[in-house]
Amino acid sequence: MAEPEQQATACVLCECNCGITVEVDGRRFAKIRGDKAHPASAGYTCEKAMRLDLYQNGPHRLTSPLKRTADGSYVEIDWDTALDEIATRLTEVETRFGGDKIFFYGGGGQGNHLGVANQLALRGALGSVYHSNALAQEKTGEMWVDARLYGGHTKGDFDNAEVLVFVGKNPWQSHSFPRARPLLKEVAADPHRAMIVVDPRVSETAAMADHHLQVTPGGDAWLIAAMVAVLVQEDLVDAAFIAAHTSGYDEVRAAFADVDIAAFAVTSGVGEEQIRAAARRIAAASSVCVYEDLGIQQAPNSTLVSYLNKLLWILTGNFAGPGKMFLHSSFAPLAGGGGSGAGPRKPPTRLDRARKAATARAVTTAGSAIGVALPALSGIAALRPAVEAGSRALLDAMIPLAGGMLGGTAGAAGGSRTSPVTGAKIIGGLLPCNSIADEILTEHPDRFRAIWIDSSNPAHSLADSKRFRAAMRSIELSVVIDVAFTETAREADYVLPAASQFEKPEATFFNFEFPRNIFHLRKPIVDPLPGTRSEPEIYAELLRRMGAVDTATIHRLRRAARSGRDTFGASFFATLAARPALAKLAPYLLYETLGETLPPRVRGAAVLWGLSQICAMSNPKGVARAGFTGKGAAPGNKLFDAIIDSPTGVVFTDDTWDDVWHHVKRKDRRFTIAIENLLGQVRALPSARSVWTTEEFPLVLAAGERRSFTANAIFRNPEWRRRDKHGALRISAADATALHLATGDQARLTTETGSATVTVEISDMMRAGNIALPNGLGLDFPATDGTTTSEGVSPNELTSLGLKDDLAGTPWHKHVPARLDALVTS
Ligand SMILES: Nc1nc2c(c(=O)[nH]1)N[C@H]1C(S)=C(S)[C@@H](COP(=O)(O)OP(=O)(O)OC[C@H]3O[C@@H](n4cnc5c(=O)[nH]c(N)nc54)[C@H](O)[C@@H]3O)O[C@H]1N2
Ligand SMILES: Nc1nc2c(c(=O)[nH]1)N[C@H]1C(S)=C(S)[C@@H](COP(=O)(O)OP(=O)(O)OC[C@H]3O[C@@H](n4cnc5c(=O)[nH]c(N)nc54)[C@H](O)[C@@H]3O)O[C@H]1N2
Ligand code: SF4
Ligand SMILES: [Mo]
Repeated sequence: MAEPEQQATACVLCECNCGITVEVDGRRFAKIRGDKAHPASAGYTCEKAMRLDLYQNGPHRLTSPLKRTADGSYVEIDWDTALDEIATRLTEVETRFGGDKIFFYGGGGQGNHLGVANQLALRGALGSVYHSNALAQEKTGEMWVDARLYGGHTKGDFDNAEVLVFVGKNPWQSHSFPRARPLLKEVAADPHRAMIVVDPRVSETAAMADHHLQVTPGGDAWLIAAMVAVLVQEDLVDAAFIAAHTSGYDEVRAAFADVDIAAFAVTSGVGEEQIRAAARRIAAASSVCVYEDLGIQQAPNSTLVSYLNKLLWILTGNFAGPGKMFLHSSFAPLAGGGGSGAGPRKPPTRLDRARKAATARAVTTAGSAIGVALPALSGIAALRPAVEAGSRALLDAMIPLAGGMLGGTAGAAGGSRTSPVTGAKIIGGLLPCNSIADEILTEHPDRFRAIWIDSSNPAHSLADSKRFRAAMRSIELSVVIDVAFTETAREADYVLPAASQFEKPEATFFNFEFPRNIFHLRKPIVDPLPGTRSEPEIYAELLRRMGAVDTATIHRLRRAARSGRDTFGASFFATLAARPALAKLAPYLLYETLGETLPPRVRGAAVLWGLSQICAMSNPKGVARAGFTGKGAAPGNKLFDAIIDSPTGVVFTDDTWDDVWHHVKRKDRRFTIAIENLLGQVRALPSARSVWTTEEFPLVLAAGERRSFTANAIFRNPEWRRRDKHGALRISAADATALHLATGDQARLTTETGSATVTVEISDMMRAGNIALPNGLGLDFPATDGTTTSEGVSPNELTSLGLKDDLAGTPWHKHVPARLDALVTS
């Protein structure tokens, strides 16, 4: 008998998106394996991918649009009714209050970014201005720093690094780079390589480290500042690199020259000699990579710590070489913008100036301003600004990394824009998550009047869930698109059931590989569950109802599309040139026209044609080295066709170490390393607050730890957890003894926001004073008897909006003052 067919796709549970093959039996995922042919993951997966059937199939899947009735219950309505009503109500809100009062949240999870790429046309049609996603509760501080240092997103060549530094990051569980576990094992076993881990907890990664700096929770600013001070004071910096590639070192040196390392060591909770040894190991290494994540991004002083982490590798010259840090190409059109006042190295041409004006405006006006730049230009090259601007707007909030790179490309992205009600800094185009509820729950005339949520569960994932629920209930119109009836869906006026990520074309824009960067368009491996629709289809249906584009234009472009890619390209660009306002509707135009000529199962990927063109235009050499050559639209066409045809990842750019410098968005290609307000914070550290616990709340709760059985809120079925079913609260033996608690006991956990009953697990991973709950628990799941069950604690019932970074507004999920009381069992 023939081998059952293995269909290529990818895991959707974390940003690695490892390639997998699935053997489908009916609708069931009978067998899942790592895909050896995948160019990024090469067969690797972790254990979580093996359980993807529990995401794909089960009673949590929605199969009909739902509408909330006056009594708060939900009724099923048919798709036409739902779409008619939603289109009408959106238009009403726009007419009464303005499109800028319609707020968009989410848009993509760990592996699905085509939905939001198509959503941008709806935002454009409505004139919506404000949006956000989960990045604005983790990465915006880092983006702000990136924008100032060099204007781009960095990643490390971990595979080849001599020293790996992880700050508030536990890659053994959370991954974030390909083949994390085998790599960590290799480094741990190699006497010539070393791992430095900064974590209050003996995480799985910390347990493998050569240097575990067991910082006191929230003490990172003092610890990393002390490490930078060791580099400066012991003169361990790479003077040649600093002279050749940076500006502002004198100010940096001055800020660290007087740091009292011994005193900072005391505040950080780590011994001075340990700090010195770790800093010296970094300085002595031929190559170093640093990775920071939630342990510092969701904790006190997070933006400052992001800056300090970056100084560790910059001052030691660990950039642009094997085993070092790099800025990378992107499939999304984010290269080439004017960063924080900087322009291209050559004197700007007329086209450059036009492009810069167009792209800068696009960031703030969702692409509608490109008309300013276009009429003066002609020909295909002249259309670049149109396409770039449209796509830049398109990618602005959309995707995790898109935001990150935009953070480096526009002054606005660096925080000159603010939110309409609370005046919160907008970074990378994203409104800070902790401010969203306050932008709604107010009488302020500029409050948001409608919220559109796609592929995210903010009533579960944002700080202070209760307040977010109240915000959703108070707003005029709320719509949620999800595969499941989530905590957020339960608060919405309308819920639209999405086809799953294995039932439609999908892709991630988390494309961070180097030197060969990879894009993978996953083809559907099962038909959509009856009653569900893909997001591209949903957005197109709404825009059709709104009459967003006249039928004559659609018909003309459809005819062009039927005559081949070249004809279509010329016709599409000419249309945008003549009517620049259409650029903001480009995803919809592509879906309706080019999409019609694609195989039906990949129609939702039509938007990738525009992105392929932009990718080819913004990095022609890298794209040519990857094999996509020719004149005009030819390389973009070839890239698009390769993506549509390939079952697995396609190498879209092949960069060189020299190219890395070209991603630095500075006139002089130098890093601007003195960030004055952050250096001011360094100088203020000796007297800055370092303790937030109180007598009432004496413990620091890390609300949302990544464990082997957590995957954000993507798996809802509690059966997927083979161990740690209830998501135990981890506590040190010392704290447990003091509180008379034993493993398995129930206890009451209280914070200023709420309280919950937890199951205790004494863990030698925990530092005294620090307790931890996993992320992704407390999700409702339909039981067979028609009721719903929920396992574990929903962490954001306990977090608060006020605990956040002063600069970026990111929440302190890892630093919640808390109290634990034993529950007397009878
Ligand atoms: N298994 C699994 N993997 C995932 C996910 C998942 O849900 N489950 N989610 C994905 C997502 S969206 C993300 S953003 C990443 C996040 O990945 P990580 O950031 O690695 O995940 P966390 O476990 O939340 O936090 C990392 C570490 O921070 C430490 N920490 C807590 N407080 C402090 C502190 O004050 N200072 C320092 N230095 N460290 C501290 C914790 O002890 C923990 O070990 O994981 C991704 N991968
Ligand atoms: N307290 C605390 N809170 C946290 C964290 C923490 O550590 N502690 N971590 C934070 C971090 S780093 C992140 S990234 C966020 C993540 O939180 P969210 O941004 O809310 O993302 P997910 O939990 O991944 O939820 C994704 C949603 O998409 C739905 N979905 C899956 N496939 C599809 C699809 O094809 N189409 C549509 N439309 N929907 C789909 C899923 O059912 C799920 O409801 O949580 C944050 N919240
Ligand atoms: S959860 Fe992440 S590391 Fe694990 S298989 Fe999926 S994508 Fe790969
Ligand atoms: Mo995240």
